[in-house]
Amino acid sequence: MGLLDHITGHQDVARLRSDELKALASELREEIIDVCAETGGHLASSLGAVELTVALHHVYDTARDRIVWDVGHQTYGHKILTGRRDRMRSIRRHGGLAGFTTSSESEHDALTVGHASTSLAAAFGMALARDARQAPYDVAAVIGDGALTGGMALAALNQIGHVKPRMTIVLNDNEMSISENVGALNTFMRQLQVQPWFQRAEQTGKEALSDLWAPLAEVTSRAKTAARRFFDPASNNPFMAMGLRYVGPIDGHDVEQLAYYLRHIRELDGPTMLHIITRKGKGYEVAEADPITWHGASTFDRLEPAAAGKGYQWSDAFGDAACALADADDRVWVITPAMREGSGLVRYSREHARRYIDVGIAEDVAVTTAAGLALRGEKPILAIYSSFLQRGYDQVIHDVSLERLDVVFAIDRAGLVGGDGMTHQGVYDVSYLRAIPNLSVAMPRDVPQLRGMLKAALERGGPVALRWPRGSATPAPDAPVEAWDEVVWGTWERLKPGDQVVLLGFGPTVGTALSVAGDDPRVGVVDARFVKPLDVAMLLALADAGSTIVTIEDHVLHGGLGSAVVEALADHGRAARVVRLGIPDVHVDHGDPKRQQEELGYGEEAVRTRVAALLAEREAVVDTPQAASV
Ligand code: HTL
Ligand code: MG
Repeated sequence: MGLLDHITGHQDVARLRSDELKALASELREEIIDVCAETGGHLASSLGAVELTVALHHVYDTARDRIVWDVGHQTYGHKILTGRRDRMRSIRRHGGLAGFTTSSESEHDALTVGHASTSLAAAFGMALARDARQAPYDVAAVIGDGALTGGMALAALNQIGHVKPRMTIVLNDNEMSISENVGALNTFMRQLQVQPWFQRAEQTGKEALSDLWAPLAEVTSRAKTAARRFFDPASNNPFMAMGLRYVGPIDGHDVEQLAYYLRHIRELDGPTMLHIITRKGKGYEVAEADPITWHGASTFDRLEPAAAGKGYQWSDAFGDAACALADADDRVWVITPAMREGSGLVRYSREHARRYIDVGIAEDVAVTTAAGLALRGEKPILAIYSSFLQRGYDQVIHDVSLERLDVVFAIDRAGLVGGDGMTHQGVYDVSYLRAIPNLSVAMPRDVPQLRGMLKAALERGGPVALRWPRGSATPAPDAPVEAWDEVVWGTWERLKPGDQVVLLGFGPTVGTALSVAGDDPRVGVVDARFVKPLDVAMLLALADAGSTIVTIEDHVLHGGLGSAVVEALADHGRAARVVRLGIPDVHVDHGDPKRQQEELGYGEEAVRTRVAALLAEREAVVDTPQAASV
């Protein structure tokens, strides 16, 4: 191809003329579509940021300057321009590039990220560090309109506008989070786009900016601001009110204009927000038409693109059950922090629009909103990904558990998540939730049990955390809602007899346990579906029968099911042989979860090998009396 082949670093982008910048942008766009067709990934966001990416690399030297991308999912173009072009087809796969910016991957990635709303605080800190050392580099943050709904981002603005370090904030506004963006700020940003003054500012770009930045304009600008405020309600601009200089909105697909503004804003003292309007999926018809589906794409055929069908997911099973429960009880609500599609709530949001709320990317707000509803007698279900509930941890303790409120946490993406990798792994929630008084923690092994647990949780009251994995439901039911299991709270289920080695599964690992046990009479299987409260009676019975107990969990070993089992046995004075299988003390990268589970020692083959060894160990102990006394 053309220009892209000759880009080796910042200097090559810096010297391009404006027609070449445009050409580079279209090459980059084509390359991103090609890559995503082969690998899947965050297509729509990366396409929307193509011109911005080119303009940023034209102006900034990312080996020296710090560009902090929020979430980092829109950075395919950035990766291609910073020496990773030849590895793009490995993105999100085992051993390949990460789907987000990752500082260990490249010096051009200022921050390891994946969760939203961190860019402003991180960039603020970097700007403080730079100024403390009088270092010669620039700091810019790029944040989406969705990420700006997060409390962290807003609280960081509050600091930035107060301390006023020199930095650029690019607000990349495409009117979309994963689904439609929500909130009052979003409404305000829509008003900005239609205000005549701002439209004029866009047309007369250079003139408008010279008004805004020049120190000379301090006085005139103050007068103008006052006049504008008088004629134009939208110029009560909250960003300006928070102490930022505000420029925009401008067309975020006009690379020349972007480069112009970025170059000039870089010279200004204090913090400046450049508000750009972009289109999610820009330049690829299907993605522009349906940016929700193409936010995170599976692999597709470029010429005949069709979104891959996913089959019936655990999230769908939850969404259908939530619909049925809300039909039956008008106190049931569902809250989502910006994850309507991912949490299986599209149908629910339509059928129960009045008892559905998307609070934006604000997990902390989601938890405490649930607390407020519960305090007034409603029955909120908070649908949340395991990894994102980390953002609401204090609220679970402080706002829900202290009051023993009737809040159900419906935790999705529990376990290894695949391509999203280490920022999104849902492998800590059992540990961090098990520590909290009053809270039950359970995991269904199949769809009827999910329904039964959800129903029992609402009937029983009190805070409950139910969790299920990413992916296809087991088994995929024929009808949306049929069987609902009766679940006796805090009980495990013995699924297969056998008392030499007993495998304790939790959610999907029950399936692993059953297939490893096969019909071997020596190997028993228990569905340890409640990790809190534990079924202590059954556990002690296993210990007293002299069984070797093997816990299998798609979760970190520290504080998980295995820990709970060992603690309970110790507390009850039992010295059973316990083997804990799960994730050791490491962050698990992106990759195929099945393969990772084998490598980490709790995939089906790994467990089979381990169980064979344990059976052999027991036989050896029985055969040699000496060994038995060890
Ligand atoms: N909650 C938190 C704390 N972090 C993340 N990343 C999510 C939820 C999930 N999430 C994304 S991307 C995204 C969400 C909600 C939308 C971001 O919207 P924004 O950018 O306007 O900032 P855009 O997609 O380009 O429009 C991922 O997990 C990748
Ligand atoms: Mg957006």
